[in-house]
Amino acid sequence: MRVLLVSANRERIPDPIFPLGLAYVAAAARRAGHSIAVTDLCFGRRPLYDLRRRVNEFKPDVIGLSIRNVDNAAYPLTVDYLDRHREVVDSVRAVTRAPVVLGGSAFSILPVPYMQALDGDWGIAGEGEQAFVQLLAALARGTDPAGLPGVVSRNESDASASTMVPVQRPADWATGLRPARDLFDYPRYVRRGGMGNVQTKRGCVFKCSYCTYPLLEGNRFRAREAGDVVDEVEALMKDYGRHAVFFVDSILNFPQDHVENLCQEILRRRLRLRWSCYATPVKLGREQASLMARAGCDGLELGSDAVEDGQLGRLGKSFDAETVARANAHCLKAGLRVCHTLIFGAPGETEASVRASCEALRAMRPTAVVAMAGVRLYPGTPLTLRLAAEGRILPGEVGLQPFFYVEPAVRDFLPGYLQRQALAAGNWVLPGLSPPLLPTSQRLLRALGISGPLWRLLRFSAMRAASRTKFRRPNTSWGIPNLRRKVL
Ligand code: B12
Ligand code: SF4
Repeated sequence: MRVLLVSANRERIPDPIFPLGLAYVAAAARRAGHSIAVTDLCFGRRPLYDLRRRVNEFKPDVIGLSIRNVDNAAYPLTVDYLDRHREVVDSVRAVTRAPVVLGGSAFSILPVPYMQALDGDWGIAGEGEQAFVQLLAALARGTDPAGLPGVVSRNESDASASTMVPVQRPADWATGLRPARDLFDYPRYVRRGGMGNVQTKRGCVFKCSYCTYPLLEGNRFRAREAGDVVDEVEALMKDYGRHAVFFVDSILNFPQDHVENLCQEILRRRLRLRWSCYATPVKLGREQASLMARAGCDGLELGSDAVEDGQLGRLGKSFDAETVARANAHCLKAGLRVCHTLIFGAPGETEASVRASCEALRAMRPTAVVAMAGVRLYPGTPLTLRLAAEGRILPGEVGLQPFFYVEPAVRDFLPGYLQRQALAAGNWVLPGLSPPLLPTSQRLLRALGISGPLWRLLRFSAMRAASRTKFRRPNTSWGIPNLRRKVL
């Protein structure tokens, strides 16, 4: 079949992100013998026009649309992408009657609401490599794909059943398959986004209360062999030149042997790779930090969420504040740059817990801190299920419309307090309270050849001084009106 795959993501902050998931789906569909073309809407000046032209030229039998982000998960400066996704589907419908298949992480979090909002013909919830190929085979045969695992049909009516779609999570998801980067402008992402991306495993065994990752990827790890990952990285460097890479795993450094094997293999082949990743403080000891640094890790995003034991417990984290501080110290000592990602205002938060987390962070002197004020609720997470069971949210209320929880006890206190922390520290990013980066600055920094995550620059006093200017006049209220948000 002639299949046109469309990457709908036009977000370029904090960076334009190469559509790795769609590249995997493209590779699987190509391997199955289909004729594949792609349209990437990220960079074009007239993306919808380009899309319509591509459809007219290629005359696809099926269109696959990748929907990565629901919204930017930041409050109150929320960016909701639904209208952009609607525009894409409308543009396609204007020029073809080919069925539209929806997929991607945003779609997988809310499959039924997206089917209804975008009027897709079919959808794939979860991983697409096998499910999409099976769907194409059914369409080619003229049989009904409904009932295939992961397939969502337009007849699904119960919007609240959004997380009930059984999905495919093959253990051998990567065997013999490389993302079809050749179909996309990968070098442009490396240039404009400062890095490429590679996935070494899927899944997460932890159970943090608000997190969608175990829903998306499952709660067991399905890892690739270190040799296979490094083969891919080596080929990337050969095909596209030496460049920085982000390992997109939910957390790279757990289980320990996985990251250690990966680092050993990078060192054994003397790759001189610069890479960064998400990490957990759990078991992040001196040896692991030093091994990662020697293997080329130059930036680690620690999903600490809080640095106060009570709040860590309420968030369902599997570590305490002392573990965070210890991991931070080991990383800094090993020469790794560390960015803590935090969530303030989740259920149970108090002024005291906010102050304690901030005090602990000050003492730890990390490279950067990215903090969200308010937690985005998604269907099916332990936190949403609990709030629904307690009658604090209504069934179906948490969906496509950005919906944030801000603990009433800290609602008035949080915005001013966090902005004062950011002003004092200079290395804080508050995406919901002040735009993290202007598109022009981001472009300029990349044009200057700066690669890897940009938060690493906050180690420089000049960058900290520039960052402080954003918080000179801290808002003591949430300030920014946004009619599309909802707060408890
Ligand atoms: C790594 C990561 C990042 C890194 C990316 C680094 C890099 N250079 O790649 C960074 C930190 C930069 C980042 C930034 C953001 N991220 Co992010 N990120 C992730 C993460 C952990 C992995 C994404 C990934 O690469 N997965 C691997 C690929 C292979 O999987 P995939 O894309 O899901 O694709 C599979 C399926 O979805 C499906 N599929 C995909 N497309 C299609 C198409 C069709 C037709 C079909 C049938 C199937 C299909 O098949 C694929 C293969 O199995 C996910 C969470 C997660 N565990 O998925 C969040 C996630 C994607 N991010 C999210 C968000 C919100 C963001 C930001 C908006 C946050 C912010 N405010 O800055 C930005 C947006 C950046 C941008 N320009 O778009 C959300 C998106 C959903 C949502 N909640 O809106 C996620 C799901 C996390 C969450 N909170 O739930 N992110
Ligand atoms: S927050 Fe991190 S460690 Fe916790 S469940 Fe999500 S991906 Fe796993």
